[in-house]
Amino acid sequence: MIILLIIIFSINLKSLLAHEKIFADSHGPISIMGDHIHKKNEYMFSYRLMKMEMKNLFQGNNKISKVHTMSSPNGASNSSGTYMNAPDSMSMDMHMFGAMYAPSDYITLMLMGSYHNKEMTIQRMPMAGGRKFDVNSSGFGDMRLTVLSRIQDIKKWKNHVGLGMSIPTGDINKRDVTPMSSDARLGYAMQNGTGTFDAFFLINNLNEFGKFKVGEQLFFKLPVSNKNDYGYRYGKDFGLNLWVSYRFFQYLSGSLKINYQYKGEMEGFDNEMNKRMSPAMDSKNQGFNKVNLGLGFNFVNNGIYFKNNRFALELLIPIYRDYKGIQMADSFSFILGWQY
Ligand SMILES: [Cu+2]
Repeated sequence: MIILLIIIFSINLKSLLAHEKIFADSHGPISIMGDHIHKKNEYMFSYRLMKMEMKNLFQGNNKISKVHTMSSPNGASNSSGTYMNAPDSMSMDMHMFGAMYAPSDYITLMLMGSYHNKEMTIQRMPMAGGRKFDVNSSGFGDMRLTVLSRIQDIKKWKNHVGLGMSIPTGDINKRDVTPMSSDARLGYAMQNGTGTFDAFFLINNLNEFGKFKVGEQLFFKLPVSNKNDYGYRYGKDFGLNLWVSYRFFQYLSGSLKINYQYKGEMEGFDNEMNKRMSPAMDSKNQGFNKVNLGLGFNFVNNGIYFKNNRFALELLIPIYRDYKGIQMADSFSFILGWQY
């Protein structure tokens, strides 16, 4: 970590020689990946911390109680058996590392990796004592390689497309101690990757109107390999982001974003996860439609020290959600970002 900081500082010193002015709003809201491209030989490093808290259980678009959850039919026993546990809460820290490099004005390469820290609190059914217990997992997630290709790049109107692949470097065999077992495979949400190669496509557009910018990004991802080693694959992802940003000063801009997210149903299931145990281990509880509102700030430093360093913050608030089956819902999340 210290070595990394020293490297960053020494790169900073070199950049003192450059004197091109940089605008805060030349990057989109921090939650959006691949929102910009670079000019030939430019490179960028980024770090993002995403914190997510999940508290409530949802069925469709209704909030339901843990008691209701534990009296709901599980996916294993033809609508007769119910769940033994219900998730109480979950928190997730995701550290995301990114690097971008443009070998030409037309092509920008982007590599992203992540490290996850997750904790889930689970409540047992009253017959089993009704006590709560925690499970934890941590580790690296899937790596993403993206090739962004410029279509148009004029001051008032920029757009590009991206094509990428998610590589299954994330572990899908995260285990922990539970009251039922000393070494149980944890539920889907506690795993760190998809276990499949997933291809994705994005298209990004940006228009400038004075101090306002209006951006749109469409994202589509689907697994291209067969079911993973444990017998399942996640559904397709579709995302649409619309945002408006306003530049208060050269170095500070604010943004308002609406994000629609769709996730398809899961195919197959992990045989080692007992569907009777918890909704989090039942493959029928996968897939959703969500709309989030994002409030963000971008800051860029043009001063002598930390020149070209960007800091950004975005708060994501759910405004509509419709879950398939019973799932835990995010109450809020925020993303802190640093880019150089
Ligand atoms: Cu970049």
